[in-house]
Amino acid sequence: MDWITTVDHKKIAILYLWAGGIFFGIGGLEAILIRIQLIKPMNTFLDAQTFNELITMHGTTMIFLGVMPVIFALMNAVIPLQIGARDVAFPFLNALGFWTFLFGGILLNLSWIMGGAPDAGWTAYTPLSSSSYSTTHGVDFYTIGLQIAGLGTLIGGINFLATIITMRAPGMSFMRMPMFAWATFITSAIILFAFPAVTVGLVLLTFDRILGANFFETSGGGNPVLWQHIFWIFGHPEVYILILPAFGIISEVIPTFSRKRLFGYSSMVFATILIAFLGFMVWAHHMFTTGLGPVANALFSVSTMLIAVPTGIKIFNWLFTMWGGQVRFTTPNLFAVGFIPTFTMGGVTGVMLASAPADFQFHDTYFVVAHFHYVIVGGLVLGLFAGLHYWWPKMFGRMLSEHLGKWTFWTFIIGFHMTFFVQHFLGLMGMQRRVFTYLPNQQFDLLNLISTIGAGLMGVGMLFFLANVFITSRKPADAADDPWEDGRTLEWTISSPPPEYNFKQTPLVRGLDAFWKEKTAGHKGMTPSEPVGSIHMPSATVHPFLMSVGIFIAGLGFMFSRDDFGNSFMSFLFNNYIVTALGLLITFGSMLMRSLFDDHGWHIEPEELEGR
Ligand code: HEM
Ligand SMILES: [Cu+2]
Repeated sequence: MDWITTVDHKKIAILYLWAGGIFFGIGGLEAILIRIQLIKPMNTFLDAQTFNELITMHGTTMIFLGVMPVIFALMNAVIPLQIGARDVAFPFLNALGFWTFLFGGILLNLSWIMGGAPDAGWTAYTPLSSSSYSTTHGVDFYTIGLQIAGLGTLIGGINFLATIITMRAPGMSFMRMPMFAWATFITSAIILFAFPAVTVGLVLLTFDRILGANFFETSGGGNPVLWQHIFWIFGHPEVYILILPAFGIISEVIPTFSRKRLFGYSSMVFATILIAFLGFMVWAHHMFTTGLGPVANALFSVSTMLIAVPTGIKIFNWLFTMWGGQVRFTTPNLFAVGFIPTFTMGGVTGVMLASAPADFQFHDTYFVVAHFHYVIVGGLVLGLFAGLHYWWPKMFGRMLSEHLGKWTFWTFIIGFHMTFFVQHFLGLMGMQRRVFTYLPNQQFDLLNLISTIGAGLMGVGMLFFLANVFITSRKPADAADDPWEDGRTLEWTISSPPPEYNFKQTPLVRGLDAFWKEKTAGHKGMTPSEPVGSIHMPSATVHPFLMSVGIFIAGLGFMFSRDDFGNSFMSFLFNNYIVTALGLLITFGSMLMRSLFDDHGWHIEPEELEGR
């Protein structure tokens, strides 16, 4: 019950981590199944329909439900602490964002047991995803599940924007903010502008499919390419929503373990802003082959290649941070250092794909699959591992085992390169993506075998990590406040895990790397910026959970509103939108209660803080 009603950012972080972990596991199992099917030519392990459902659900689950919540977990766990705040700006909204995200994800995954998963790819291109070609409810689960989950993400993003703008400790100007806080800030801004685009697209597709509208239906005057535009206007910024937080994590871990300040801090900040800005200008590089014409293709080519400039700045800044530093190869730093070359390889193939004429050859081959997995797995997932190992003691009060951590790193990164490096060549030799099998004797056999073995090795790496988590959870929670001893930022000045109010007294920030600055001045901790006083806390509440349950029921009700159940009572309930109305009633009723009854929270008095 405690977990369902909590509004504490530290607990919401753990909820996000659980949810993300479980969805990541599901997506990972789906990947393994796909790879088993592709282990040899003409394999009959899976049939074509199941294969399509698996790649669609793997991509969709990984992106929207696997890595996004783990990013949000780290942001929730760390951002208020890094900026010296007692919580996020809107703790209630924070819980609401989590629960809507979770119920959207559950709805999407229910498709497996309720008549078949979506099968039109994670991009749901029309007309493939239209009701004429995708006749089950699969794509409806996709459109409605993602609308609900996306709402949660949008809520989370807005909350972080407000938090970072309004809740920084005295003295923490924007240019004194840690890089992870900057990354969160910019990422949230991208979410604010990108998610509404996909929501609109999904609403239109829902209208086409359920209400018989014609936005993307050629026979009715609609235009399928319109879907691609809407999808990628969201979709490309989405990849920066994924990678910028990883950049932020790397920019925290590398300075800590080099005992040096981040090289080129202000250029890092501006590179982040520039990447976010340019990220909105390049969406049509996914559509070179749709016939936009040479002028549009040339412009989108150039704008895409431009992004390599700020990205290159970042890579060199990380290298220069390590240069001449006292580098310690702890597990988080291994992941961070491993990130640099791996991510760079993904960036280089990105520039190759940005060349429109070359893309006509690469498009929809395994070269693309290799490219985006280098960026997402070799970039983001390695970054998340770095962040999880780095902040684990702060989140749970226990240090993960360094020994097992190193095993995780080596098995995962070797498995990763085995899986995806060979796919570049498979793509160049002509193996298409999204094919469920291939003929023998095209020189695809050996490389696919290597790829599948590599995927298994990555699975082993994940098992090492899970074992590490399990073993660590049985150890006493005795992590020091600053367990890596070289912490530079505010989260390392308070206990691990922090008390529910975080800071007994809000700290005074005197420069970039606030804690490091005090350390070098010979101080043990931060100077407080206020006397010990009464602390205002938000109350726990079940409303965010109820509101999300309501939306979930309404979504299911709407999806089946046109179905013939062969059971007059069920048909009556669904066909008259009674289920939908019931769901909305729960949501709006809950909102009404929230507005009618004031909740002023509660206080922790100075006497209770004595000795803490
Ligand atoms: C962890 C190991 C992973 C393995 C072994 C793996 C493997 C695969 C395979 C075999 C495909 C099918 C390629 C095709 O036929 O087009 C695929 C597609 C895809 N993967 Fe992964 N993947 C992994 C992790 C991830 C992660 C972490 C993400 C994103 C966060 C991701 C995102 C995608 C996407 C978006 C697709 C495209 C799906 C589509 O074509 O609709 N993958 N992956
Ligand atoms: Cu893109």
